[in-house]
Amino acid sequence: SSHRKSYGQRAADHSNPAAQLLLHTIERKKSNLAVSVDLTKTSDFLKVIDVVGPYVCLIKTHIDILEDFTPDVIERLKLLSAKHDFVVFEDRKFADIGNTVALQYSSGVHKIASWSHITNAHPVPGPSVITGLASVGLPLGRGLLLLAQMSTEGSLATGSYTDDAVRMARAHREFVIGFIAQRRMDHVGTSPSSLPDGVEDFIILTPGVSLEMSGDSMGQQYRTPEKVILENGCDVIIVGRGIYGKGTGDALDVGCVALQAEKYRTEGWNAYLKRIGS
Ligand code: S5P
Repeated sequence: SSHRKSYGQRAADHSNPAAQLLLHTIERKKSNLAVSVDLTKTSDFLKVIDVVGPYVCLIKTHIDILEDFTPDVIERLKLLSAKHDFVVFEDRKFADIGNTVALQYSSGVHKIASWSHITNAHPVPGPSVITGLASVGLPLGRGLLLLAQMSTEGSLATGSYTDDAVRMARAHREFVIGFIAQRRMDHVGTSPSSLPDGVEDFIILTPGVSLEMSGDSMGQQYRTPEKVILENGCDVIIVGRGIYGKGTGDALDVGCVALQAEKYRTEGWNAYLKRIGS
């Protein structure tokens, strides 16, 4: 089990460049914190990224919520990614037939595959969602996360749906680097033949993380970094409003955002150190 291995050691268990980049970035920056920047104004979006950049391994985007999007936003995001050394994850949640998701991933206004190291997909269409996205992403060295579970109350992604997501991922390990999930996935039954080299390492990124709140008014459910990393063996905490609150525009207090980011980074990293026993 990779449960007690360091992030850096686990990079050797991956052939996908985006997986290796993420694990090495976590190790280099001593941060398993990802910030989800769900803000609708480009100026707020870029400001928060610049402020939290030093504390994160990854920035998660919903690029389609920007009201004033122009292609220049992507150039600025790339510069910030180089400046602060973080991985970029567009949380697109693809969920259509292979041909359609390949077009949505490569084309349109956002051209996600051209700039996002990692993206994600719902397993609901079956394996063709993976092969469709892989036809675009693999040649570019991109990686995919499958949504095996969700953080929301009443989620249908449970039980055999979750287990089948893991089996789909195992059949496409060159492109599927891990899961959006609430716990590690090693418990899902495997036959030795499905693991030809005897090694399986999936990276678990976990949203629904807050130190103060237990949920919101729209079904979100939160757990603490310690619960997520130490008790449930997840690898990366994804935090949104826990770090920037509702603050936008004049209400955006960058000093406060930096303090929160530092606090979540410390909580997440200490929980990981406890887990690996150091
Ligand atoms: O199960 C999920 C999967 C995702 S990707 N639950 C989630 O909340 N997310 C995303 O994580 C969601 O789209 C949002 O961007 C972020 C959580 O934001 P927060 O403000 O609630 O921390």
